[in-house]
Amino acid sequence: MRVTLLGGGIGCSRLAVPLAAALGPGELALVVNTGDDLWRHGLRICPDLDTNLYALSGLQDHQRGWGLAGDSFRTMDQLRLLGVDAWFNLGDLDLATHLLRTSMLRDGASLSEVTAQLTHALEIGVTLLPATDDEVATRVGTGAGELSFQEYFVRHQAADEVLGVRYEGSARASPAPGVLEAIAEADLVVLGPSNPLASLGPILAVPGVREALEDRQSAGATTVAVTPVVAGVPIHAEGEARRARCRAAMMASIGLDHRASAVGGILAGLADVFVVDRADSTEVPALAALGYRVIEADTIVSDPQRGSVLAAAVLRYM
Ligand code: FO1
Repeated sequence: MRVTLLGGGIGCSRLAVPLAAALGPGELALVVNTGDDLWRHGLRICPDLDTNLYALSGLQDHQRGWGLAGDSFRTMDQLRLLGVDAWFNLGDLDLATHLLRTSMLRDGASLSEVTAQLTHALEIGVTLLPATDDEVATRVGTGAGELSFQEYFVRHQAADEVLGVRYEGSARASPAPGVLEAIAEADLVVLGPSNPLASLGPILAVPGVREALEDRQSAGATTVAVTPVVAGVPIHAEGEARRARCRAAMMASIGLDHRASAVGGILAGLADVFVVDRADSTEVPALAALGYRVIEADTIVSDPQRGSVLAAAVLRYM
C-alpha cells in the first residue's frame, strides 16, 4: 500500500504520526511545504520538514508542536547578550539539524538529499520529501509591508491584516525528486489538515504538482482532503489560536470566510473526499455542492487514540 500525505508542519504531523503507525514501514510518503523555510544566523531552517521529522521520530516537543522535547535555548540567550535580535528561537539541540543541513547544502547537496540523510539517521520509516529543492518563499503582504512567513507568524504573531500571499520563486521551481511519482503512484493521496494558503499553497504552486493531483482525479484515483478549520470547537491554546488567526487572515485576503467549505472551495478539483469535523456538520451541504463526498469525523488530534481513529477513517478510502 502506498499513501502520500501533503501538508505543512504541526497540523500535518498530527495526522502523519497515526497514519505511519497504521501503515507498514515505507508505505507512507510525505510531501512537505518549504515556503516557511528561512535563512537565520547563517543557517537554513526548514520548520515544516523538521516538525514532521521530530514528530515521526518521537522526539518532538508536544507542548509547543515544534522543536525537540527537552531542548533548551541557551544559544539564543547568548546571541541576545551579544546584541542580536534573536526573534526566531532555535533550540540548542535543534541547532544540530540546522548545522548539518546547512553544511550539506553548502557542500552541494540538495534539500532532498539532506532530508533523506536526516530521515535515515532518525529511522522514521517514512519517505519525507520537500515539495521542491528550490527556494520558494511564502511572502505575506501586510499593512507593515511585505513579510516573510516567519516574520509575519512568529515576529508579528500573525497580528497583521493580510493583504495578499505570494510564493516567491515558485514559477521557476521544480518538484523535488520523487514528488510527482509519490502523487501519481499512491493508492491514496491525503491533503492534510494544513493551512490551505500558507502550507498547501506553496506545494501546489510548484509547477506540476497541481496537475499531478488533477490527473489523479481524472483517472478516478482517490484523494482525501482533511479540514484544517474546525469552527464549531472553541480554541483555548494560544498556539492554536495564532494558527487559526493566520489561516483566517490569509483566507480573508482572498475574500473567503474561515470555514471548512471555503477550504473545500480552494481545493476543488484536487480531491474527491472531504473530511469535515463533526462539530461543523452545518458545512456538509456546501461541501457536497462542491462535488465532494463528505465524511464527518473528529478531526482534532488531541491524543493518540483520536489520531488512530482519524487515520482509520481516512485509510478507509484506499
Ligand atoms: N514558532 C514560534 O512560534 N516561535 C519560534 O520561535 C519558532 C521557532 C522555530 C524553530 C524551528 C522550527 O522548526 C520551528 C519553529 N517555530 C517557531 C514553529 C514555526 O514557526 C511554525 O510552526 C511553522 O513554520 C508553521 O508550520
